[in-house]
Amino acid sequence: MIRVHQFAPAFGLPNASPFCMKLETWLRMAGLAFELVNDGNVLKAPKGKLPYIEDEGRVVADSHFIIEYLKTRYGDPLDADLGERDRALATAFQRLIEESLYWAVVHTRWVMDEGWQKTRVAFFGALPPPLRWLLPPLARRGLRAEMRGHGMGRHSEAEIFAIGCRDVDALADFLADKPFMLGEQPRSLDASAHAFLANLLWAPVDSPIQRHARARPELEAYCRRMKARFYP
Ligand SMILES: N[C@@H](CCC(=O)N[C@@H](CS)C(=O)NCC(=O)O)C(=O)O
Repeated sequence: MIRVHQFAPAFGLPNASPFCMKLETWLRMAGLAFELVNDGNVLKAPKGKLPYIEDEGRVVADSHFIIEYLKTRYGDPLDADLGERDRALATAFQRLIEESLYWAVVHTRWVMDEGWQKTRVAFFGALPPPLRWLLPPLARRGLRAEMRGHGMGRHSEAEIFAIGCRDVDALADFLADKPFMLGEQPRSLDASAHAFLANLLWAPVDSPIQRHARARPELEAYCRRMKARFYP
């Protein structure tokens, strides 16, 4: 059985970590059996981040490499017949979602004071004292440093909002009236798009990026469609 190490569910979502929710969504889409281990222990994670999996004695970290491993090990029912153009589009949109939009949303959760109040409770509220008080400021400082390292954290707040809203528009315009990102069939890209968009639309963290996404009804309809099909 595939064991998925991830954070515990929060914000009323399968996971408040979009990378963890992406992997769970992909496993459901691929029809593989798995067991969730909601230990939230980044110290045991090979790359210091979640998710990672254990499968028959093998440990694999990072949602992208996990999915590549699982495709090789158990087959690729979602993307095997994708043409080169769609593969290129999937790669480009995945990077937009995970390397750009993600960091703009991290700003709304971990840097903006209003979002941080919600994030602190969702991620650390269940810890026993004194960890509940000691860990949050350390984690927040770590996230700020990561944001600067990535580059997003060097922009003004207005610039970060502009980047996030542009990413949202690109996703909504590309999805348009298609049922799934690449057409009639759900593909691996949809695991990523659904997890990150649901985290943006449905987490209780108000921001100009969230309001912008909520003004695009095709995104809400898309997330509801994915939820109904893969989280019945
Ligand atoms: N590229 C990684 C990113 C995973 C990631 O950023 N996970 C975050 C949660 S959304 C994490 O574990 N953060 C903990 C930390 O940075 O200490 C993947 O695709 O799995």
